[in-house]
Amino acid sequence: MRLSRYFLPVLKETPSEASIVSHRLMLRAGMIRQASAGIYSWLPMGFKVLRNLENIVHEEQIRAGHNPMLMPTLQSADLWRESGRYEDYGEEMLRIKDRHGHDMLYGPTNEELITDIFRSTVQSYKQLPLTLYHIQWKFRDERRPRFGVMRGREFFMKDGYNFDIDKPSALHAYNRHMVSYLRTYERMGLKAIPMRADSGPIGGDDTHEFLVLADTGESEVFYDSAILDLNLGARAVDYDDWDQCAAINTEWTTPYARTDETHDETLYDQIPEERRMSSRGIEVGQIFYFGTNYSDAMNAKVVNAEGENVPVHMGSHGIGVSRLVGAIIEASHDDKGIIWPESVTPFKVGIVNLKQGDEQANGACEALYKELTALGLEPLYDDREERAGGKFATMDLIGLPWRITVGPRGLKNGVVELTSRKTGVSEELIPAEAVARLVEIYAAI
Ligand code: 5CA
Repeated sequence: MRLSRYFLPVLKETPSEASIVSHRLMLRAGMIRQASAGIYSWLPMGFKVLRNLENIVHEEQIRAGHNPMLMPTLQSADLWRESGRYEDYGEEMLRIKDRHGHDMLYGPTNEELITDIFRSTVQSYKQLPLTLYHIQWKFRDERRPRFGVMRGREFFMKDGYNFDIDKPSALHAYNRHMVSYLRTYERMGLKAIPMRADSGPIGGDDTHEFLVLADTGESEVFYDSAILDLNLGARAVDYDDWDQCAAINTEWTTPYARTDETHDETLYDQIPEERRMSSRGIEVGQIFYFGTNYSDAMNAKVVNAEGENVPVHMGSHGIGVSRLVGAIIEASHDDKGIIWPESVTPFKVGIVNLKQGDEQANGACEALYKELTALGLEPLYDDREERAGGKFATMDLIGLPWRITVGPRGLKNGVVELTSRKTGVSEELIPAEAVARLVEIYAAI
């Protein structure tokens, strides 16, 4: 993409309505625009990052054996009356009447709708286990939408639902989600810690929230610092292997890690003092096992191997995809702007032409632009007639992990400069070497 043709409305001034850094940077970098309180338009660069996160979520869910699908944003109130949550959900639910006077709602989550699909299509244990998920906009009429996309009213969420014949099978589904979520966040360059949590209006006893540590997080968290050393890395996971998934769950849930809702001072005090940590965290996901709560209420039964009609065991599992855009920025920025991890960056590399109009500089930039594009390393080429300082400031603000700087002085010696946004370290390389270096970096992601 050429910057001269890209819609990137960066702001020079710091917007006064934004109180946390990710919100400020998303507005300044032209990623989002508020449409009304807690509701945002995603401008091209914000949309690109959102799509990148969505793709990672899909890849990891499909790898875990889960079925992608898409449910609507608007739902009939009837199903929610059946589960008893139509009244319970309170003012957070946006209720709508259609022209025929039917009660509708903008879905805050999808347990009812998916259970209805399940009960009308699945009758036998032979069709289990089954996990269905979608990534769709949700609406919760939050009392205090704030921090930009972190606590929106309309937000983009992955929600998945497992249906299993009994508790052991459903607990394997829980473990599978735990592992696939750990992998998802690691791929996004994040350390997200599973913490024992409270189940709130979703119901059930077994639940973990995934928290990214950040001073601006809304949750208070307590944990054993030993958990920070855990890493899934490149280990091979067989999602059908119950023992392996259970072992990974145990590995991550043994060190103490809880939100303030479930914090237990006695257990916390047993952690060696130097490892006792308390801080703030951003909740980027939550997994639940809630047994037969919904299948009982909504009569979702299957025939088991003994020929009996039994309610299915269920769980639901969510990832805050739009919130993650903010969480990644909270975890990865400096005073100049965003620093995107390579795995989620909107463009793989920026090309800065120091002397737009200079024949040699233009030629070298065009050649790099074509080659990088052909290699799938989508560049953003700053081809505007602007002074170098302004171009660097824009690149730093939008946070592409790599920048190639092309100018007449370097080209005299046949070199360009490759700079890391994270370390600020620059290297002079001939253009072909710079390209080869980027190929190598991105091949490892
Ligand atoms: N049905 C379950 C799991 S599918 C559920 O709704 N879980 S949840 O309430 O925990 O939401 C899942 C994730 O969505 C949260 O972990 C959080 O990351 C994100 N989320 C929740 N509310 C908001 C909001 N108002 N703005 C942005 N993200 C949100």
